[in-house]
Amino acid sequence: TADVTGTANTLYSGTQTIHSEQTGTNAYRLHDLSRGNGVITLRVGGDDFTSTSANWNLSLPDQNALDAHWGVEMTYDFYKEVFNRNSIDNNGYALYSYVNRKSILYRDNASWSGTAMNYGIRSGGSQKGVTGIDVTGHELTHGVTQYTSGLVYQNEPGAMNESMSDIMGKSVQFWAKPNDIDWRLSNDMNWFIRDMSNPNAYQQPDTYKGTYWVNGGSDNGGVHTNSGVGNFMYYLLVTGGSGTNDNGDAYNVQGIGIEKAEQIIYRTETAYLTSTSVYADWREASVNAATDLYGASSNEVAQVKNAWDAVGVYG
Ligand code: ASN
Ligand code: ZN
Repeated sequence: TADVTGTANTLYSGTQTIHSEQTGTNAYRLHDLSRGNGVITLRVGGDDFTSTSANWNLSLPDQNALDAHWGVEMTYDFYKEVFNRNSIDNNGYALYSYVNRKSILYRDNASWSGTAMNYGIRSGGSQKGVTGIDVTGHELTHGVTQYTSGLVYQNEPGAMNESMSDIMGKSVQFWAKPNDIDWRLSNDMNWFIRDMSNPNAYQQPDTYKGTYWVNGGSDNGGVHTNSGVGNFMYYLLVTGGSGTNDNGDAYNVQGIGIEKAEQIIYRTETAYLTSTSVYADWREASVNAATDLYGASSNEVAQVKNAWDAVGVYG
């Protein structure tokens, strides 16, 4: 068999270049043998998606596999090119995706199982997948977190785990699709579930223990709610912004841009955070990471502190 390059008619990202595996004359499957130990996209149960050409043209629901495959390829490339990380374990871990899961658990959802990615479909009968590139980046980042900080998926460390996935999910999107800058999660799917630039718009806090903050309870203690604090910190660090937080404290952050912000967050997660870190630890860890990268008296360190002050995580 051979690794081949061709095109794919994705649902959410137009025509993109993908790798697949030629298994015979006019026979191809969605196995990318060029990245790490592989990017492999399968039907539920493990059967292959197939094509008679290296240029893939599928219709719904199979078309969803092309978005997942391309999105994971781009997520792999983002981690490799931006952070020199070789897949989730930095050792080429094979990235398996299972597309079009029908169970109610996957309706309007996707997840990282601990070993693989699973993508459901939208409710309403459209057959469209939950396969936007910020989703693939989000789910694969759960794998990176598992192999690095190990943030437990409960309460504050869980909210930080979720925020890491949103942060890197959007960072992958902006890297792969630089004309698609939108801080709302799953915007490519025309379905808006969180907004990193305005967490309150989707009932998430923008201030530590502020409005919409939840203490314990469902969703592993509100991991998809309290992630708003880390998300808004990152948004401010990248783009800058000023305002008044829920504590009545005025803030003014000068954005440092996404290239520097993502390096700081990646180093924070891989060099400093532990499985039980809380938001106060994230602040200290990101100051340490920015100090390593840019120096203690750098503007980058000052803006990291300003961004955490903005969301009420004080030093
Ligand atoms: N989409 C959710 C997530 O990745 C699924 C889940 O919570 N298991 O966080
Ligand atoms: Zn998640």
